[in-house]
Parts: sequence; structure tokens; C-alpha cells
Amino acid sequence: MRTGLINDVVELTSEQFKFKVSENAKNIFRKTIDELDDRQKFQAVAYAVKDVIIDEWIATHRVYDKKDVKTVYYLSMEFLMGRALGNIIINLSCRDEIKKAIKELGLDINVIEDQEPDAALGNGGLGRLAACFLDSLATLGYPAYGCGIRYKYGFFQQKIEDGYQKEVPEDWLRYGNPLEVRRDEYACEVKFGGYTRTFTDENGRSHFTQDGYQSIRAIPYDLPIVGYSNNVVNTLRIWDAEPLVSFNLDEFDKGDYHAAVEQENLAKTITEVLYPNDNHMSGKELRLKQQYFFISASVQTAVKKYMDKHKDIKKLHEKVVFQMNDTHPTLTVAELMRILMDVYMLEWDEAWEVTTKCVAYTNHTIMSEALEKWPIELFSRLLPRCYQIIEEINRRFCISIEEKYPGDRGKVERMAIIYDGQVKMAHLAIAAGFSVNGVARLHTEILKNQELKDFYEMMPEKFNNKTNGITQRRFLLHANPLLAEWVTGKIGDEWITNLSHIKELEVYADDRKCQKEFMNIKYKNKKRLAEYIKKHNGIDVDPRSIFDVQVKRLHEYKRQLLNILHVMYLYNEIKEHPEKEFYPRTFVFGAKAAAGYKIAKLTIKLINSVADVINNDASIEGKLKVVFIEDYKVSNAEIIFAAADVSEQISTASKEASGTGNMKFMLNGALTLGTMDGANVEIVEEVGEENAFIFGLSSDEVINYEQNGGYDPMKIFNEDMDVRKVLMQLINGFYAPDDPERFRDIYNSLLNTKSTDVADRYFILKDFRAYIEAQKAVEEAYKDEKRWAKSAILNVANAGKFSSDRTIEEYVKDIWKLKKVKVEV
Ligand code: RUG
Repeated sequence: MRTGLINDVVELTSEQFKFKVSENAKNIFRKTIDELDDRQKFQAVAYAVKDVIIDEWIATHRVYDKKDVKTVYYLSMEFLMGRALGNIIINLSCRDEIKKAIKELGLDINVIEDQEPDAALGNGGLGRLAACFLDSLATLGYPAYGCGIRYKYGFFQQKIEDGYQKEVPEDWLRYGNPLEVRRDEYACEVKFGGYTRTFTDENGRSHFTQDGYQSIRAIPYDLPIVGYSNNVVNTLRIWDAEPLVSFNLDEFDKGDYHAAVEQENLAKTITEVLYPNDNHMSGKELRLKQQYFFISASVQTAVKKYMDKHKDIKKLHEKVVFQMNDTHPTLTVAELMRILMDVYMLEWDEAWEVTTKCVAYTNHTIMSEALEKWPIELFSRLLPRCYQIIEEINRRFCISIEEKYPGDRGKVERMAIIYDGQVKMAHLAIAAGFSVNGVARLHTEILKNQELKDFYEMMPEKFNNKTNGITQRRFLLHANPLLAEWVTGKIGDEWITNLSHIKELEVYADDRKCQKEFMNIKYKNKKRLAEYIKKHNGIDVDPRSIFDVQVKRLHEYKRQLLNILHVMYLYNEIKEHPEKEFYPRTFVFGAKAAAGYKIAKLTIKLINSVADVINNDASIEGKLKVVFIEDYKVSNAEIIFAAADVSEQISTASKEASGTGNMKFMLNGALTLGTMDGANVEIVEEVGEENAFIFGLSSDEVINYEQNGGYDPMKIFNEDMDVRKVLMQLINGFYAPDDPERFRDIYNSLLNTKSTDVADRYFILKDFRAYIEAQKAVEEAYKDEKRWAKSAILNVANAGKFSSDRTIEEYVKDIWKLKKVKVEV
């Protein structure tokens, strides 16, 4: 009994689904369902789910094809998808039948979901944003492809050993991926190295071609992106590499042994591993190869798909738009120009017109170390034809700057695409993109008025803001079923596809019964996290204590250090004044540091050392607990967000472009403790300052200190005895009796006693006192349960703006100009 007909999809019964699962158990594992181990159960169910969606997937693309729709290609080095199965099930119209079938088979859906490895093809916010966008695009019914890399090893698994981070490779494909489909028919060739050769055609026109190159074969794997209850299944296409001709004795005999091995090695290494840097450029040759590899494959396929149906390549922009997620995919500009000129024989001006109508760029950071610049030697050696094209783009761009600002040499120096021996990818993206957007209002303003001021002055029409968002389907409906059910019980379920409806909850914020219900749900979610912590950390935490949570990448600008220094301060306070009333608090951290980021890794060790001392001090009677959650990732994040009371968003103002964790916490009813940075500004605007705890320098103040000086952390150290005591504990062995010098580098980073770098670059000591005060306000507020519950409900009720559905609608309206499609099955 196969459900081959599309109609069967809607009418799928639990009986049919059970049959599919037992058939899978038989055909894949030669077992009955009861004989399967948990992993095999997951696979049997996952294949059955794939079988359910495959018809919708085919139907969706048939409709796209028939309607000849315009499509966005969301190009990203990262897609931090997390687990797929649970999310697909909640999005399917037949979710209840599937859940029923799983239950009737005697399987536990939570255990099954837990077997799936996270698809961690990303580092943090940037990759997770891409994943949320795909969910929203499918749910809203917009034609879209995500294009990325099928890394063999995704983001590393973090182990904590003796308080230190150890990186362990994450072999997420070890048992295969039941949900993917390999598409050999769309494989294509990507060329590296060699040289460009000019030749003249029969009409006397000169052309360029690449010779003496190495080739690899790009193989696409498609993953389904299921829209919510709308029959739409979009595609995330991730590319793997294989040698074009595999190593053979022929080549060996000819003496081409080296060439053959090199080609094989290149194919092997190119998709081997995701670079684990967040907000930091790695500068490695292999990274540039990865970029060109997936861009060339994606752009070639998009152009070919268009030309299969259309005749006029000059109208490509009517059907295709490429969104470059950060500068990582900026080679799109050169590759599209190359294809248009070298394959479709367009003249430069024609190719430029098409290209500049097709590409748009999103900026995600102003951190200078994240801005991509490639040495011209490396670039031109690896990508000779692209380099040649970029040189010409640069030449013309510099002329246009000179024309607009005659005699202003400084402008050209600051804005050139190639300068100082480097190719500046952001400049290329802005020069070619028809749209340049930041990811939160404040961030976009800083881009326009500071970082990209010259570009904004020259091309103001390109700049726009698109405040980030998150999908409520994963981060509320799936992650927090108790709260989701409560919300639906109060206001109906429209919020699932239109989060602005959640505002209707506001009327319940003052209702005592609702407050109690809400706090009870929060308590249950805190218990769930407490159990996770007990199981993974062996630490007892009290679900009645305030759960204060900071989970995100470890980076100095995100200031986990400020948080832990404050915990050290609180501990001192409790020890010195045991008689004082103190509301019990649990500080939860979760963060991965880039493998080579020394001070970040040392901060992890500090957090764990502080946790060890505090958690084992019986004299404080459990008033304070510190927990570092190992291996923070999308799947455990879902449990953590649901359980938080306080959301720590404490980056140095101006440094966090947007943040998206802040939105996930808000939607789950946590109150923001944060600086006026990134999207925090808009969160506070939505929920009201009285329902958040805002502290610290403003972005203007930070920028002013950075530009004009005038901040001396040593003065604070000398004048504030609390600060002094905490900092001394970094170097007197209080948290490192076996090696009192262990945290010296952290101490130095704040006071610059040894290093030559700027002291306290991220204004931790400057904001310390204000942070202490804000934390006191948190404690006071929490003691008043009614007030807290009201604020928490208001946070949920005012999170409507932060749905990625809203963000996507803005991209569609202002940039991509797509049309919604209905898929009937
Ligand atoms: O750091 C930013 C976050 O503020 C932002 O929310 C996220 C999504 O826009 O992107 C993060 N980001 C920026 N990750 N990498 C970069 C720079 O490459």
C-alpha cells in the first residue's frame, strides 16, 4: 500500500503511516519495529516522513515551473538547521495522524527526535537566521532555494574537560541523512587555478577562457523545507565535492600522478569542515575555495535553470535574485559576470547591467576582524578569471568615485575594491548589489553614518534595514509546547502563521489567574531544564530560583566576562553579608569558542572554575548556582529558551548587529537584561522599558570613546573596591589555587598591565556598576510575582514584530519582489 498519489498526502491516515514505518524497518534493517534500536527507529520514522512529503515537494516544484515564478536564491556559507524531523512533523498538515501513529506503534516521539544529530552547518546567529528564513519562505509560499555547502563535519561538538573546552569533530552524516536526496543530474564542474587565455572569435571579438585549471565536480543534495500546513516544500540545496575524474593509473603512467592526487585531495578537503569562526575572518585559502565552489555551482545551476525555459539571458533579473548572506558569497558577482560574458557572450556593459539587477547584499557586522579581505596574490592564483573581472569592476568603480568626488583621493582609497594588495569583499558587494541591508535599525544606522558612510553618501538608494526575526514555529510551537498550547487556548492558533496576533494576549497580562497559569508553565519548563542540567552536569538547581541565562557564541564583545565577573561579585556579597536577604539565582551559560580564540576559551575555563567553587560551597546554602551547559546547539537551545526568566543581552553597545537569541527569549516570556544594542533597542521599544532591564553605555558613547579616547579602566579599578576585589580574585588564585596565574590574560585584557592592546576594549569595567544595579532591579522585580508575570506575558504578547515571517515579507516587498504561490494537492 504505497501512497503514491498526491491526494493521499492530505488524507494520510495513522494506519498508512504505521505501515510505512514497519515497511522501512523491514526493508532497511531486516527487522520488525520492536527489534529496532532507537537510532533505527528514528531512521524508519524519518524515511516514512520523507515518503509523506515527497509528493508535496514534487507538486511545489511543478507549480513553480508551471507558473514560471521569480525565485530567490539565498546564498549562504551557513545554514544552522538543527534537527529536522520534529520540525517537519509539526509543519505538516497530517501532524496529528503521524503523532498518533508513532504513539500506537509504542514509540516515544521525544526519544525518536533525540536520535537525530543536529545539522550544524553554521556557527551561530548568521546561520540560524538563514534557517529561520527558509522556514518562513516555505510557510509564506515564496519560491526559494537555500544554497550552501554539505560540510562533512559541521560545527564541532564541544566537550568540557576539567573546565576547558575540547573540540570533537561532529560526524553528523555517519549514519546517512534519511531526509536528503542526492541529485546527480544537476552535478556541475567548478574550476580552480590555471590562467586566463584570450582568443578571438570568427567575428573578431575577443573572449577569455580559463586554461590549465584543476576541476572538481559539485554534487547537489536537496533537503526539504516544509511550509506550515500549506503543502509547500522548498529546497535547501547543499553541495558536496567529488573528483571529476577519479585517480587512475593512466594519469600515473603519464607522469601526472601529482595532478591526479591533487585533484582528488582538493575534492576531499573542500567540503570537509565548516570553519568555526563567528564574526571573524579565517583568511585561509581553503575557505576561499569553499566560497567559490558553492557559488560557482549555485550560480551555474540557477542560470541554466533559467535558460532552460527562457531565451533572453538579459532578462535574468525578472526570474532570479541572489541574496548574499554576508560577504562570504560575494564571488557571486564575479561568477555571474564570468558566465554572462564567457558563456553567454554578453558585452561588459550588458553583463554588468544584468548582474547588478540580480544581486543583493546583507551586512551582519561592523566588527573589523570579520570584514573579508583577500590578498591579491592568493585570489588571483586561485581564481584568475574572477580576479581579472574584479579588477575591471574596480577600475570602473574608482572612475565613478573620481567623477562624483573630483580630486578627493581619500574617497577612492577608502572605497576601492582592490587596495593595499587586498580584495575587499564588502566593497565589491556594495558596488555590485542593488540593495545593501543591515539587520537591525541601529545597525543599519551605524552602517550608514559610520562604517559605510562613504558608500551611503554615494549610493543612498541602495541602503535599507531589515530587522532580523525568528520562526515562532520552531522556537515556540516546537520548543515550548506547554506555552504554545496556552497561547492557542487564549487567542486561537493564528499566531502560528501570523505572529502579530500574539498581541491579543496583552489583555491577559493583568489577569491573576492567567498570571498563575503562565508562571506554572514557566516553572514546568524550568524543571525540564533542571533535569537536563542534573543529567548532563550533575548539578542540582532549584527551579524556584531565578534562571538567568546567557547562551550564544563566546566572544569578547558579547561580554560573558561581564556576566561572570558579576557572579563573582554576588558571591563576595553573600559571603560578606550572609545575613542579607538574597533571592536564590541560577546563572546558566552556554557558549562555544572558536578553536583558536584563546581568551574566549580561557573565559570558558573561568566560568567553570567559578561554578566549581560556588556550587560546592555549602555555606551559601544553594543561594547561588552557576551552570555551564556543554555543547550548546539548536536542539538543547529549545529547552533552554523555554526555561529562562532573564535573557542576558549584554554586548558592548554598537557591536551586536542584531542578535536573534534576544527574540527567542522574549517569545518564551523571559525579560531582557541588556544594553541598547542591536535589536534590543527594538525589543524594548515594543515591550516598553518598564518590562526590561536596560543599562550601560549607548552606542554613541562607545563610538565616541573609541574615536576620541578618554576612558581609563584603571581609574575604575582604583576607585571601586568591589571591582578591585573581583579583579584581584582573577590573579590571586581564588578560582585557580593550583595555578594563580591562569587567568592573568583576562585580567590584563581589562587593565592592560602587560599587553600592548587597548585596555578593556569592550568597556566591561565602565558598564560594571550599571550592570550591578540592573541586576539588583531584576531581583527586586522577581520578588513581586504579579509584576514579573505581567511583564513576562507582555514580552510574549509584544514579540510579534520579531517573527522571521515579518522579515521575509519585507525582503520580498523591498528587495526580491516575489509572488506568493499556492500549492494545491
Ligand atoms: O553577530 C551577528 C548577529 O548580531 C546577528 O544577529 C546575526 C544574524 O544577522 O549575524 C551575526 N553574525 C555576523 N555572524 N557572523 C557575522 C559576521 O560574519
